[in-house]
Amino acid sequence: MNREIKLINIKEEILSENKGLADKIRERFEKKKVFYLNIMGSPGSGKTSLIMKTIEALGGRYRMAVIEADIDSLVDSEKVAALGVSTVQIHTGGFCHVDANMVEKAIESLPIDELDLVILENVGNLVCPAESDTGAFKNVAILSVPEGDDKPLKYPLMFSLADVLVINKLDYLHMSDFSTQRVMKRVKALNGGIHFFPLSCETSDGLAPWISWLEHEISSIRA
Ligand SMILES: Nc1nc2c(ncn2[C@@H]2O[C@H](COP(=O)(O)OP(=O)(O)OP(=O)(O)O)[C@@H](O)[C@H]2O)c(=O)[nH]1
Ligand SMILES: [Mg+2]
Repeated sequence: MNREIKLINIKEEILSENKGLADKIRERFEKKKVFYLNIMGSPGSGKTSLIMKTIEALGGRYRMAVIEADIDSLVDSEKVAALGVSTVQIHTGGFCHVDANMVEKAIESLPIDELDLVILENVGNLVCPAESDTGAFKNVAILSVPEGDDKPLKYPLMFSLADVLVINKLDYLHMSDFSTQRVMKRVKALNGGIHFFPLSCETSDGLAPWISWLEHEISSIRA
C-alpha cells in the first residue's frame, strides 16, 4: 500500500499565479507611464472620501480613473463618477479583496493611453486585501481614529507592506484615546520605510502633504 501523502498547497499556487499577473499589469502601466495606486482599509475608514478629496485637490491637472471594488452596490462608483472621473465598478460577489485578474478585467474598460493616474479602492477589509498583489506601484493603507490605535498590532500584514499610511478622521481625536504617535511607533516597528499622512477628509486638514506625495509619484513615473 502506498502511504505517501501528496500535499497540494492551493494558497501558494493561487498567490504565485496572481503575482505573475500583477507583475504584467505593473509593466503595462509602467510602459504607458500611468501611476497606479491601491487604497486599502476597513469599511468606513475613509477610502472613498480620500479619493474624492484627491480628485478635487488635483483639480483636473491630471487625467484620472478610479476602479471601485465592493462585494455589491454602485454606491461609491456613483459618488466618484459624479465628479466627472472615469469609473469602473468591480463586484467581487462575496470575495473580500481584489486580485490581479479582477484588475485586468477592469482596465479593459479604461482608456489607459489617455490617463496619468489610476486609483483602485480595494474592498473594505483590514485582512484579505493585504494578501493579494493588485499590480499597483504603491499600496496605501488607511486607518481612521474611531477604529483605535491598536489595529497595527492586531492586523500587522497590511501595515507591514503598505508604502503609505493615511491616518484619517483626525477631527475625532478629541473624542478618543487614539494616539497618532502610538500608531506611528507601532507601524514603524513593522515597516521602517513607510510614509505617514495624518489628515481629516472632513476638514481637509493635513491633505496638502498627501497631495504633494501623490504628485511627486505621478511625475516620477513619467520621468
Ligand atoms: N468626521 C469625519 N468623517 C469622515 C472622515 N472621512 C470620512 N468620513 C465619513 O466616514 C464615512 C465613511 O467614509 P467612506 O469614505 O465612505 O469610507 P470607505 O472606507 O470608502 O468605506 P467602504 O467603501 O464602505 O469600505 C462617511 O460618512 C464619511 O463622510 C473624516 O476625516 N472625518
Ligand atoms: Mg468606499
